[in-house]
Amino acid sequence: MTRVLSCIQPTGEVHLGNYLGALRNWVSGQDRADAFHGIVDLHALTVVDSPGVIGDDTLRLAAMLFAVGLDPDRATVFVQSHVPEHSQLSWVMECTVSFGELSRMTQFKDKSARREQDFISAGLFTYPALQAADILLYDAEEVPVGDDQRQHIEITRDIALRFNHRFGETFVVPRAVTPPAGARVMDLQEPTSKMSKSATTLAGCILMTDTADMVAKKFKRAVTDSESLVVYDPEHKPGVSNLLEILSACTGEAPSDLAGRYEQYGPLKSDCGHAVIETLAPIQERYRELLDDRGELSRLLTIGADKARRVATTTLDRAYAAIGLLPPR
Ligand code: ATP
Ligand code: LTN
Repeated sequence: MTRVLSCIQPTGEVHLGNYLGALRNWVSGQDRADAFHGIVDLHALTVVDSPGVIGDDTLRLAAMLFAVGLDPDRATVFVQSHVPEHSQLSWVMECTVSFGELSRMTQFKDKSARREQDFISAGLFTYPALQAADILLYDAEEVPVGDDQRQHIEITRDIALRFNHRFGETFVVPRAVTPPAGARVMDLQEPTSKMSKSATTLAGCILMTDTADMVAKKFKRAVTDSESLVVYDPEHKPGVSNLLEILSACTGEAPSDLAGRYEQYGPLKSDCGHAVIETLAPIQERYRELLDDRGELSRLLTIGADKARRVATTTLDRAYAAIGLLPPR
């Protein structure tokens, strides 16, 4: 059975880009593959430094992952810091990647530029080494992610190949899997930037917990252009094309087929809003129920951590043995 792994950071709230670009694929993956999904709280530490915040966000994110349809009986959902092997293998990864390779990561360039006068931790720079550890620990063959993560999966492949070359076959070399529609959901106000919860305003970002009213309003105010021609052309008409992609991701019809049905932007925006509201409603209901039972949530996460650790310890032992570190006894 194919081993699939992907992770998400507990930083703020989950948005439609996360859902259409990644989470939806995680849910379909659990039916045909052996799926592992981590809430990567140690990654969040690269940008969060207030006490108590990451833990709360972790619990809310766990509720959202189960609400979108991850089934604890089929998928292994765990918290990264509950599996210490991530930090241990991360150091090995740091020693297998070069400074030059890390310097080329666009996520580092973007995030460090956005932090301007803020503290820029060394962790923000070495982050892809921890991400490589997340993936390689589980012998993952497929990593379902949005387009923005492709570069991190590429560097993971390079690290795996280099390690295998130096120390002998140890790691499975993974590949990124991105969905046909929704791989890069753009900000509704700034359709040339990806939808992101770290944007300056949330007017262009649909949160999974937004009310129907808020969703409809955000779509109504979405930036399009001064023409009123509905065509799918991401390069020249990013705003309209983004709406068509979102509608396509919700309905399963191709964006260019959908474009043929509209003559004006207004009806497209309102249909898009409706489709998203319908997609979100059942998820929001389950999310509220799950959050009311925190004891049950932490029980499910303990089961996930136990399952994850069984796999992670075996891989870490294999990597240490391949290097030839002196065994403790
Ligand atoms: P930030 O908002 O801080 O940029 P993020 O929204 O990218 O963070 P992550 O935890 O980094 O959140 O990403 C979780 C998953 O969601 C990743 O697989 C990522 O590729 C996917 N993803 C994030 N934003 C988008 C987007 N706009 N469109 C499609 N997929 C996305
Ligand atoms: N870097 C990713 C989150 C992430 C991840 C992973 C994704 C951490 N570890 C392992 C896939 C596999 C992000 O910022 N979205």
